[in-house]
Amino acid sequence: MSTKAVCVISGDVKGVVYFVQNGDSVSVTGEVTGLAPGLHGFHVHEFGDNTNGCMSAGPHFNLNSQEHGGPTDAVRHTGDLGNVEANDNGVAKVDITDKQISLVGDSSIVGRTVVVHADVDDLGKGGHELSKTTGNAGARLGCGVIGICKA
Ligand SMILES: [Cu+2]
Ligand SMILES: [Zn+2]
Repeated sequence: MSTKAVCVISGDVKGVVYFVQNGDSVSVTGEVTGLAPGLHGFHVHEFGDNTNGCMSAGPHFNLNSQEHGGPTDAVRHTGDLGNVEANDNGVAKVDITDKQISLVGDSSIVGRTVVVHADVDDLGKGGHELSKTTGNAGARLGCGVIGICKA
């Protein structure tokens, strides 16, 4: 069983994010640089396919056919990890603990893609036509495939 995974984010923004399975939750830690200050949508998308850049990663990973939501909502996509916040230097520290994603089983995110967005994820509550599918988080600034790494 793999208990640790890593994602190298590339594109207009760069970063490295680690995933560690701790019982039934996964900790997500790391850093993304090159962002505009403020909040940016941060999701696991369905496919580990970057052949057409971040677009071929597909929609948010959505194991249970739910609407888009925030990380603490009961109704959300599996991959809805909310936002990361960049400081004035454009650096976002990632420190998330989540129980819907996993590194094993049906909800495994290994082989899928992390996408960092240009805009804030409204967590499904913005009233925009895209709020319930993408959080209206805008362009895909950077992405990377999640892979197994040395424990
Ligand atoms: Cu996304
Ligand atoms: Zn979503």
